[in-house]
Amino acid sequence: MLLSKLFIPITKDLPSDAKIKSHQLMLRTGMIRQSASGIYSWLPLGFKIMKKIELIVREEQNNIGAQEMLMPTIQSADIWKESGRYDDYGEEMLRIKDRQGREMLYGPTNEELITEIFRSSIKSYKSLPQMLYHIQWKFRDEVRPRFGVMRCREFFMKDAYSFDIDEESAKKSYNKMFYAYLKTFKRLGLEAIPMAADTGPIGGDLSHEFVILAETGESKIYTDKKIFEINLNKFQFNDTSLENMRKEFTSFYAVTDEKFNKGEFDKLVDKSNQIITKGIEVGHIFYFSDKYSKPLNCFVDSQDGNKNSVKMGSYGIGVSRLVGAIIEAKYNNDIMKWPKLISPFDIVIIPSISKNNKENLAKANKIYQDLKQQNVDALLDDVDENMSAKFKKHDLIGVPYQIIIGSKSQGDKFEFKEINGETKILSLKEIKDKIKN
Ligand code: 5CA
Repeated sequence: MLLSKLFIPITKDLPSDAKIKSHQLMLRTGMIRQSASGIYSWLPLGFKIMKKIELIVREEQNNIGAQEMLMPTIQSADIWKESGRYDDYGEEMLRIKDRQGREMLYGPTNEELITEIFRSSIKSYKSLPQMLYHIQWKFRDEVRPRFGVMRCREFFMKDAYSFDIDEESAKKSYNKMFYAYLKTFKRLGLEAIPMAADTGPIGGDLSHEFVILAETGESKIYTDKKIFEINLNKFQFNDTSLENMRKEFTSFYAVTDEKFNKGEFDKLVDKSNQIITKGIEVGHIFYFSDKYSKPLNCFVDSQDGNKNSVKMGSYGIGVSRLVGAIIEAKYNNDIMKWPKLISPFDIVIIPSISKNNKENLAKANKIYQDLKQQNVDALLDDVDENMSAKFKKHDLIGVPYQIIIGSKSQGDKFEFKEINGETKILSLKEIKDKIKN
């Protein structure tokens, strides 16, 4: 892609409510544009990054055997009346009437709808367990939408739902998701800590929030440094190993404000290992047994001939929130560096261009075509601007690698820079090898 053609409305004017880095940066680089309070359009740069995050989330869901589907954003109020949540959910739910006067709503979550789908199709324990998920927009009429995509009203969420015959089997599903979450966040370059959590309007008695450390986070967190030393790779994908994994992670003190107890913290965590900071919740998982299946009449025949209520859990990841959360975690000294897997481009080529010197641009174009042929997604900065303005812009955009074509390039050797890192003089072949690694 040529930078001159990319729809990337870079702006310096920021609204006064853009208080945190991710919000400022997403507006400045034209990743998003607000259309109403807490509601955003995703412009090409932001959308591309979010789609790459979505891909990783999807792969890790598929890896544990969850099946993707798609439910609508608009739901009928009837099933919410059946579960009893229609009144409980309060003003956070956006209620709509269609032209026939039927009560509808824009889904804030999907426990009811998925249970309704499940009960009408699955009748026997033989079809269990099942895990289904979708990645879809949600709407919650938050009292105070803020921090850009971190707490908005319309947001993109991966929500998964598990169905099991009994509690023992349901906990195995819970462990699989726990594992998928840790793997997902790791691939996104994040250290996420699972924390015992309150269950709020979703309900249930077993729940973990996955929180990443960031000064600008909304929740204060208290944890043990040693939790970061656990090596996820040592666990295998079988029930015993995954149960051990959950036990090991949850053996360390890790709580948010709501569950914090100073006496307990001091007793369980050595002073030198205590971490007190802020965090961003990027995922939340729940086991709530038959909280929805019972009122919604979702029963299956069990092996002994009885009717069992299906035991369920639900598992959310804030896909759109992750874009902001990753910025918060990775932003350093006014420079952004996207993890390679989700960077909007693999590499950016920055030639020094002037009226009298078109040679660098011609060289850059040749490299660009060459990389393109090898499926390297390169951005070519073909804009006629001075180099310091260019560098500032690319520090903002955060593509992890740069090829700089200027006074230091000789013949087929160019300056190659890893953003936030050192500069080397390399041949194109060496550069290609480097980015392939
Ligand atoms: N039904 C359950 C699990 S599928 C559920 O809705 N859980 S949740 O309420 O915790 O939301 C899941 C994830 O969505 C959160 O961890 C968070 O990352 C994201 N999220 C929730 N509310 C918002 C919001 N207002 N703006 C952006 N992301 C949000």
